[in-house]
Amino acid sequence: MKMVFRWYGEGNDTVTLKQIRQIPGVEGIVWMLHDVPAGEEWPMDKIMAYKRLSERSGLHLEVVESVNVHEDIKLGLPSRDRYIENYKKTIAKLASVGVKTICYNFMPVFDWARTDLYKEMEDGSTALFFEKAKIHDLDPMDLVRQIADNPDFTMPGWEPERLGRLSELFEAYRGVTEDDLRSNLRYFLEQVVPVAEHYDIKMGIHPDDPPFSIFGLPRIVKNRDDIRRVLDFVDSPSNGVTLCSGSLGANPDNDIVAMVKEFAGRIPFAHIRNVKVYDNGDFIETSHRTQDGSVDIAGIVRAYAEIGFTGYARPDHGRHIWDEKCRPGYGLYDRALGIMYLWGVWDSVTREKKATAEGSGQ
Ligand code: DNO
Repeated sequence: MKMVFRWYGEGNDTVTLKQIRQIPGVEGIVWMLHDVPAGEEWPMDKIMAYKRLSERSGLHLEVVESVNVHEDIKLGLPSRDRYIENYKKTIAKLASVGVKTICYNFMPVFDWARTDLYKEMEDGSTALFFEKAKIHDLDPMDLVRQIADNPDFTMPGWEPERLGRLSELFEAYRGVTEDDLRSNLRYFLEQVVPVAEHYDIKMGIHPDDPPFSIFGLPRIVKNRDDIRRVLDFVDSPSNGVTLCSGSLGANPDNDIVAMVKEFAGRIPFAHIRNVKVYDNGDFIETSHRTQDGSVDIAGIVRAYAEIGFTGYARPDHGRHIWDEKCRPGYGLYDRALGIMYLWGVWDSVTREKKATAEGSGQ
């Protein structure tokens, strides 16, 4: 397991590269060009600027999250081919600076969604929260205002150019079924995966967050069967999944330990975080510790250790603790604590494994 840490770039993150470097076992940053609109080819000079930063900080840049997919690709419009060509060129450029894994998602209109960014917990910390009933009464535009109009931080996945076209996009998705969206994903993967394979890059689709439809939009990466289908579209190690325990974990029916085992060779990137799911379907992002939420994080890390996972992993959204002022979900403290928990489980299982192998003379 290669531990990495999401970083939003110079002047765009409260966490510094120096701080990241000091978290035990972290070897690289997870990055993207936040100012390049989805669908555009990433400019080489901006990519090189990250390369220089990475060299200076001693943190590699092997993981990109995300190269976003233009809505026309998801909608299957004729203009998609142009955007797919740009995507391929971006893959080639990223390979040239040493990128090995690209995370992306195929969620229509919105990336992740929450109804509250700073929900207060019993211990006085705050965290991202999703209130199921609230979303039914909410106008999508209000959700956008709540999340994207954050005066202090830009929000990942809530790019202004996409959201500026909100009503137009909702109109365009009217009548688009899950099957339509699936066939548009297949078309995209059939073109992009061979290029990724050629450059030895692994693509990892991020599950839908939350893993159910919101505002009537189709969602196609919600559970094990969905992931199976996506992986079957193109049978290649470059067509993988970013297995996000927090996104999938918001549906208690998802058995993530079983998914780690089943999709073992097709998980280039693991997002590991916990959520507490309530009986009414609401959920809140908790500390990474198993007992604090509904997801068996210790069991998941154990499963990764048992399969001898060699991919990248990052702690995911943390709570906001110790009065830290940070981008919602992306502070330093709780994610760093999360990493130590992940290492704790990982180290104990790998030591056990080693002792057993030595004991049995393997
Ligand atoms: C939010 C993230 C997502 C994720 C994308 C991957 O914090 O988990 O924005 O990066 O869905 O494409």
